[in-house]
Amino acid sequence: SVSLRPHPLNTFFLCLLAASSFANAADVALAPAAAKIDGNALYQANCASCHGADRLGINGPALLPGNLERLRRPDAIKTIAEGRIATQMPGFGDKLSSAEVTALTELIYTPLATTPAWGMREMRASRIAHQTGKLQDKPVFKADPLNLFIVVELGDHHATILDGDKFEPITRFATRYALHGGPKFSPDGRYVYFASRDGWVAKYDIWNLKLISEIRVGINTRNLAISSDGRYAMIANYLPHTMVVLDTKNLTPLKIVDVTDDSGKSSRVSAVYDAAPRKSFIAALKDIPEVWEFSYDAKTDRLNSKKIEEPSFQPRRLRLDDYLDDFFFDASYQHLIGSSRGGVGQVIDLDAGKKITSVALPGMPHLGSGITWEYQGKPVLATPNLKEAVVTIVDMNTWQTEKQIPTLGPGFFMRSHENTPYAWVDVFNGTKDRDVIQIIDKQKLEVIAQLRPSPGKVAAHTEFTRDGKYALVSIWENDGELVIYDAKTLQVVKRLPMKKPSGKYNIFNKISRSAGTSH
Ligand code: DHE
Repeated sequence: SVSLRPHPLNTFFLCLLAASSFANAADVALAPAAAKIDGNALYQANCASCHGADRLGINGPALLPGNLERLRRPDAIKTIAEGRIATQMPGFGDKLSSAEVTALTELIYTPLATTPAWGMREMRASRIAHQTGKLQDKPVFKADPLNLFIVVELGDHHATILDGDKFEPITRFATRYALHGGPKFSPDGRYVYFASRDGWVAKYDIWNLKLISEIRVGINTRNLAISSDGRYAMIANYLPHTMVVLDTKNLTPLKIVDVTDDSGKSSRVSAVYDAAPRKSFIAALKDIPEVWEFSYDAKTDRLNSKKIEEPSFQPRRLRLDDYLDDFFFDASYQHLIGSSRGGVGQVIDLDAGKKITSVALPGMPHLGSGITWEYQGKPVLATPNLKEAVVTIVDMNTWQTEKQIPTLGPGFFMRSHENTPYAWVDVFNGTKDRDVIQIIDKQKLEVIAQLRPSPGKVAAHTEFTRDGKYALVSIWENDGELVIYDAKTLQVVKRLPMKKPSGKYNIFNKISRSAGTSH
């Protein structure tokens, strides 16, 4: 999904040390004594060994305002005082006074005096090769290697590989702190790549159940994309204002792209995606009204089928009239549908390099969670809305709104599959009914059923099995679960305990680019 701006309604976001909602800089009055305490000295004595003397993170996460965006100060104070269950974070409440805890909190929400460098040198120094020898070229397990799910468990920073036929875990392993966004796969489904909020990229061999290598490519990272030929990873950063190209073979950095406009103004990168039909990566920028395209199509001598020139990763810059906050591509990747800050959608023809029309997109549509299907012989785009209780259906031939389907509340994730008549949407951003999943009939364009997988507990993020017969829903609790439904009868067939399973990703649906899921 692509949600490029915080949505304050959501009070369920996970974060650094405790589950919480967005940070609000003004929401804690500092104890007067805190002002006299040397927060930096306290930090160096108590925190630096895990979080780094420079606050950029070591074993513990980075403690910088940008990385802490989703953690409210009261939760930070609580975590410093009490520690955090299931992590190495101890409580300091018996060692530090409450004024000292407050001073530390104040410090970690203060920006660094200078933007820290994270260039080739830092990246190369961070790289860890966990496996160097040759591993076998077939799975070490019997399950269908394409009908596996990778389940990201944010509760204790682990991932589970789940057999998608038997719904039995094959393995479970520790990940970096706070993975975010969809993990991405190599074209054959053998390798999965994860990105963490703190800039760590990891390559994991699913067939051998082994972590291969890791590298830190930024300090505050948005997401990563893998080229459709499997050779390159491209990463979008918030800090520093860069994009990074990695060779996927061993995660070595190939290029750092500085993201600046003609006047030298730099920008955070909202997100980057692989546009397989175009053999390019496409990135939208947060602070500059531009979309950048990077071709990864190496020039080849077709007669000798030899590569004659590596891609340069020079951006093709599409200058727009407005910023893009959230966006979606059509199946051909010729069109990008973006929502601008004023709530008007724009359709950009990536070939022509310009906007071709506007779309009415009231509220805050979550285009990144959009999915498509055929409705009355034409392709439609369906998107939940982060602010309004509605799912918007847009005709992708005319770019007119086909229908606004009323829902119980604003949703976050929407999913379907080619083999099911239904689309599933949650009420994740609602103020009530957050335990409900609503089922939309893709031809009637109306809600036909409501499920409460675990009454009273937030339900979110559906993903289908390879054949579309079963749907897996997350219960967003530290002691949460995956609830597996028969997608036809809408009956629960199994429950699997999981630690806040934020998302689950079916390898086949991802690598075959199923229209019902994110890519
Ligand atoms: Fe996400 C995907 C942006 C907050 C859980 N989210 C994405 C992607 C982007 C994005 C750009 C697509 C990446 C990809 O797959 O390559 N997310 C944003 C935001 O801008 C926002 C609103 C604020 C922020 O803090 O960055 C945001 N996201 C959250 C959360 O708070 C969630 C609920 C919990 C968390 O992990 O922090 C969250 N985002 C997710 C998940 C996906 C995701 C589970 C993958 C969805 C998928 O199925 O592909």
